[in-house]
Amino acid sequence: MTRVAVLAGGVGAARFLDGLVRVIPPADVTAIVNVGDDMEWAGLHISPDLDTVTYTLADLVNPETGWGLRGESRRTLDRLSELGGPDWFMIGDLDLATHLYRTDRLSAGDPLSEITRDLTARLGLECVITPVTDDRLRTVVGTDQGELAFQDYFVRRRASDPVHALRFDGAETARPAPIVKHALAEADVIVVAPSNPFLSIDPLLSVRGVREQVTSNRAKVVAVSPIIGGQAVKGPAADILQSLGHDVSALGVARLYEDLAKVFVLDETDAALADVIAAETGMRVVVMPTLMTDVEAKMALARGTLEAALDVA
Ligand code: FO1
Repeated sequence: MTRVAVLAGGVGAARFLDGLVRVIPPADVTAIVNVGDDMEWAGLHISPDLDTVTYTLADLVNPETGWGLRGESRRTLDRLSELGGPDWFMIGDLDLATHLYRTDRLSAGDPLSEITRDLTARLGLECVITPVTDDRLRTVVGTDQGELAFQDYFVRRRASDPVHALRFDGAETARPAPIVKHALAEADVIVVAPSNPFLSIDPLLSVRGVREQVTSNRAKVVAVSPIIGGQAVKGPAADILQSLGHDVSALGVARLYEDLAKVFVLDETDAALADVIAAETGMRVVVMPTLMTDVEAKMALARGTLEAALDVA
């Protein structure tokens, strides 16, 4: 048995997890999910990364976008818009049920990790999905327009503002959710999923004790590059590498991860970077196809990533 803990952000991480649960028993997988993207919308608590992971693993996700539900309607949103309510964040009619359920239980005092556990069970998922913390954590993006809340930056302004700084409001006091420490300690392999290093992985690591627990277990940590050929597969990771002054490449990402991971998974497109990454970071670099175009590709990446990690461990 190989127990795997995955540090997961949004769409890329969800796709990686979808492959992973098909190559090892889902019950051996624990997804530790970012909540820095969470927001209050029309009085409801939205947890985008938790929903993207859960919907993807339950095969309910909209495959085009990687978030929200497949076949979704938007009658409520359209009516809300007619009333002058918030309409820049696309909440579908059935997705709304998730937010109503979550908000109702949070208002009753239930921790987000318990709500997530129950939603996961209700969807028949055997893998474990937990928020990294049950406490408040919000990514704040420093731009030329000043500080923006994450979804304002990411959705309302379409990630068009150059990012000059990031901070994670609440990180000083946010404690890991109940099973996070145990999952990281018991894991045979910890995977840093192909997520945005700044917007998904850093907020996760900012929760008290999490970065330390990962770095002190570096020998069992493998990171998958979210950058292929100098481009992000999805989202603004390349732009942020640029605006924060990093090398806009898998090498730039490897430098961010050298203290965290012993193994770095690099796409074949970037094979020429393998030696310089290994020389500079001391990581063991393994080259394989990392673009998750279909189920087989997701499974192959998951399998290759575990093999790469276990070879070293
Ligand atoms: N992303 C968008 O680009 N536009 C949206 O309108 C949008 C709505 C949305 C609703 C629910 C949800 O769970 C996610 C949603 N996302 C939307 C994606 C979300 O902003 C990002 O996926 C994460 O915050 C970053 O990974």
